[in-house]
Amino acid sequence: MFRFETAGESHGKCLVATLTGLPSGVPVSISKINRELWRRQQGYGRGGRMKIETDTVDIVSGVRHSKTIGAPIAMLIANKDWENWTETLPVEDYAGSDANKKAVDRPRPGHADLAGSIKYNFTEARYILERASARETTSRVAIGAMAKQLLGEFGIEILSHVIQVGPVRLDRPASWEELIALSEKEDVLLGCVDETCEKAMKVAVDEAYKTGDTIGGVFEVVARGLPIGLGSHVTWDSRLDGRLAQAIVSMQAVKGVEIGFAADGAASYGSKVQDTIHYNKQERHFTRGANRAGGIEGGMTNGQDLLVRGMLKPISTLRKPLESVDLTTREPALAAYERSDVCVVPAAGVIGEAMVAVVLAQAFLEKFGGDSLLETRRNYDGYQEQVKAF
Ligand code: EPS
Repeated sequence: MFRFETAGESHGKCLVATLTGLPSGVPVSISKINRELWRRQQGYGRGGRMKIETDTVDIVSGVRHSKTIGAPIAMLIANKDWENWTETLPVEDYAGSDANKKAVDRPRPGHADLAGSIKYNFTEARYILERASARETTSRVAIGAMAKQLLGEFGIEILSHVIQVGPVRLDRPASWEELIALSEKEDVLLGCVDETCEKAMKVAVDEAYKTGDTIGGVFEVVARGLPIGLGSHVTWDSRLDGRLAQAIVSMQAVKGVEIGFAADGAASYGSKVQDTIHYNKQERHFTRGANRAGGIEGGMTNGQDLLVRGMLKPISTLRKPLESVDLTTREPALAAYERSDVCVVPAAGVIGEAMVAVVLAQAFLEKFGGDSLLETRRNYDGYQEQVKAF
C-alpha cells in the first residue's frame, strides 16, 4: 500500500516526507525531484520567502544506487529561513524565550489561525500557522515526484496549467504539447499556455499587488497514458473521482474541485454531456466522441485523459488586512501581516500534479501490486493483454 506522511513547520529546521509501499527497482532521479520543487516555487505573484529558499531534496533512506529498495523512503528539505527563527521557535525552551516570541494574535480571516488556536488551546496562532502554511506542500511535491517516477515507468504522464486567475479565464483547450512546453519553461509567469491570456492574467495580479490584495484562480491537471480500470465503482471509497477530490481539496487554499466539465454539465442536458461510444474494428478498440467526463466513468479510469481542476481562493494573508479581533484584548483589530504571496495559482498546479500522482500511484499499485517493479510490470502487462483481447 502506497502511503505517505509529511512533517515540518514553515520556519522549522526542515520539512520531512516519508513514503512506504513503492516496489523495489523504481528508478529515482534527484534532479527530477528538484526540478518539481523548483517548479513549485515559481510564478508571478510569489512572495519574499521564495527568494530565501532554494528547495532541494535530501533522501536519507529507501533509495540506493538510484533505485528504490522497497524500504520506507525518508526525505528532508531544509528551510533556509530557519536560521532566522532558531530563537523564536526553539525545540527546547530556554530562559527568556518569551522576549523572542513572534505572537500572531490577530487571526487572519480565511486562515487556520482562529479555529486552530481555539482547538489546540493556544493563546495566539503562531504554532497553528507554522503547520497550516502551504510551505508543507514542498513535502507533497517531493512525494509526488516519486509517484511520477513509478507511473512514468508505465508511460503515464501528469502535467498542469493555469486556466483562470481572478476574472481572467483561458477560453480554449490546451494541447498536450503546450503543456509539455510549459513544464520545460525556465521563466514561469502565470502558467497559462496562451500568451495573450497570460498577459491579461498578469494585469489582474498587478491590480491585486497595487491594492494590497490577493488573487486566486483555477488550475487544471491532466494525466495521460492511463490504463482502463484504475479505481472502481463497487464501493464509495474505491471510486477514483472521490479520492482525487479529497486529494485536491486537501491542498491549502483550494476550496473546490471539478472532474472533467462538471460545472458545464450541471447546466446542460444529458444528450449534450455524455461522451458517445464508438468502436474501431481494424484496431480493435473503443473510441469516444469527446472527453467531457474527464477520463472517469463510474469511479474508474476509462482510458481517456484524466482532467482534474482545483479552484483556489485568494490566499488569506493580505497586505491591506481585513477586520479581525485581538486575541488578548478581544477588541477589534486588523489581521496580522508579515509577508505574503499575492498569487500562487501556478504553484498550486504543480502541487495538484503531485496529489494526482499520489492518488494514481495508490490506485495503480492496488490494481497491479508487486514488491518489485518487475513483478508490477508482469501484472500490468498481463492485464493489458486481457484488455486488448476484450
Ligand atoms: C510558502 C511559504 C510561506 C508562504 C506561503 C507558502 O512562507 P512565509 O510564511 O515564510 O512567508 O510564502 O504560505 C502561505 C501561503 C500561507 O498562507 O501560509 C511556500 O513555501 O509555498
